[in-house]
Amino acid sequence: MGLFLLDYGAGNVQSLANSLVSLGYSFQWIKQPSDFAQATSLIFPGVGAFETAIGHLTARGLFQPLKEYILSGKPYFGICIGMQVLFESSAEASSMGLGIIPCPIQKFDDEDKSVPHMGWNTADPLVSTDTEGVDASSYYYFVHSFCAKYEPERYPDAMRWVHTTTQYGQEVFVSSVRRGNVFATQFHPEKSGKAGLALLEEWLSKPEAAHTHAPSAPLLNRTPKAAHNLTKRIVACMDVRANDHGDLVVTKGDQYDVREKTTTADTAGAVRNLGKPVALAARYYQAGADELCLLNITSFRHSPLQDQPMLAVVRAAAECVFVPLTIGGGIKDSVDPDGTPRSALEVAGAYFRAGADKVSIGSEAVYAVERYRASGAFDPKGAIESIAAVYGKQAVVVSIDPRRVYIDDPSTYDGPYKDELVYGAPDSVDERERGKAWWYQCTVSGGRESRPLSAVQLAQGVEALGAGEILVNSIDRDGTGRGFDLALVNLIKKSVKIPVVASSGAGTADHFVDVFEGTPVEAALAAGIFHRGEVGIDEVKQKMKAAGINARETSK
Ligand code: 1PR
Repeated sequence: MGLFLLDYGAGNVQSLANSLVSLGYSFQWIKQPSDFAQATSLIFPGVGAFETAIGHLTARGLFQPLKEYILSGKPYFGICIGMQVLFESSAEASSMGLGIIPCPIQKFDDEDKSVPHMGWNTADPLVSTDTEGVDASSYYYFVHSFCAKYEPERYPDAMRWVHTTTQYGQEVFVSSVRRGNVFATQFHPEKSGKAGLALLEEWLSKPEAAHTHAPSAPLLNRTPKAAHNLTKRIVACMDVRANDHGDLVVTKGDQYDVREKTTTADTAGAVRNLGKPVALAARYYQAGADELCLLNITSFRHSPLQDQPMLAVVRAAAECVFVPLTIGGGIKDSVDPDGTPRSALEVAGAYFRAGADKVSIGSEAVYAVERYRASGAFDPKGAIESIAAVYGKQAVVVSIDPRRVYIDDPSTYDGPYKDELVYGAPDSVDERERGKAWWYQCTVSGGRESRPLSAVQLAQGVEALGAGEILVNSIDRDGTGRGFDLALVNLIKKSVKIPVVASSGAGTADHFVDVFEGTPVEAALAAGIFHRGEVGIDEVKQKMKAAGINARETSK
């Protein structure tokens, strides 16, 4: 008897498990249909794709027992897909939902905004009393392409379930529901920092009999405001590799060269060591980073899943970090030392089970787009396609490592990247830019090899294959402190609909203001300035707020 978690076997449920442990709660897993009888309260932390979730529940005989559990009146807390399954159906899938809330889940309109809706947004309760721990002034982490739109006139019965609404672009959707024993959120409390943990604690600490939520919500008019509250995200990135003694360290390169350039005999040529990955991750979470990214930067050499030290790093980091965690490096088909082949999907699955929320694919994405452009065919076993199908596209980030290729005389250039050329300002302080043009060439293996593919072609290709977000690095700017490459970020941003993270070159807090004012990018990532303590995350957010850019409070 007690608290149970439902793991349908294809989502990252480890994040929620870690949150409960950090709050001091113990729990058991629902493994088979008969376990529902033991549960006195249940959390369903569904992450991933609706179709996969329903498919797994059905295949394991859990679909009907879940419905019976919810209808029995015992406390239920659904998260993300765990909320969406309560509805009738989803535009994402042909399978039907539990049908408890009588309206469909629909797709966001991507005409005026990026989809998925990814990041920190507010949740506004319809009634100000008994808010179930939802703080209207806090931000919560959302990541989804589908939602229940708030339509009180069209679906009055369903909208009586609504507890909070949220605005994305000009659409208002249901961000949490409650009725009787049911409470469910579209956002992820387990990834929403202190505000999310407080909400979880509120639900967990209630005695069973107190889980009788308001019977029916008022049908209010929620006309969209001029702008939504989604914040711009600040991502702290840790490039991880083994140093010359075999220890995993956070390192940082200049234009991807991570070795010390000092002439002192004992340090010259050594891999720069800026700290331990888990300790730095914990520090950045406490400092208010909106997301963390761990990149295994030497995975192209050798990265068997068996005995993969990054798994332990992710596991330990996920135990103390309650904001989204992306892991990159080596997400591709591989072979273990004993000869066992491992698909990219298996590798990603191991990282999700360790506590990662997203995986980032680098080199393999370049090869996949090359194959896709040559054949025009999707490969269901491809890394992007297969991971997106099981875990949802929002869990698949593609990290691109482009390098500028300068054209001395743009007026005579008639090459394949003509339409993507960026022209240098005649008065540019950078003499390589003056009077020149350039395009952005994709590289693999940490910039070691250039490929016949442009960054725009890669971005459009991975979007078509099912990636949910693009991380745009720049080999030219990496570690230089000269600011983000705004031309590159704008070029990628206008080529795709999915969210984009700008990376490489941050040297001051003002550079973040520059990238958010100069491009419509959703997030900005930095490494060196945070590792060396030159600029704090708090300072970045203060600058953003002073410039009128929406940022999440670092204290919440
Ligand atoms: O190809 O799928 O195994 O993934 C490898 C991953 O490792 C890719 O995401 C690739 O970008 C990354 N990577 C490979 N080599 C390096 C290197 O530095 N030698 N790091 C590397 C890439 C870029 C950012 C960096 C920003 C911000 N580093 O991660 O953190 O440029 O830095 P800054 O703020 O200090 O300027 P695969």
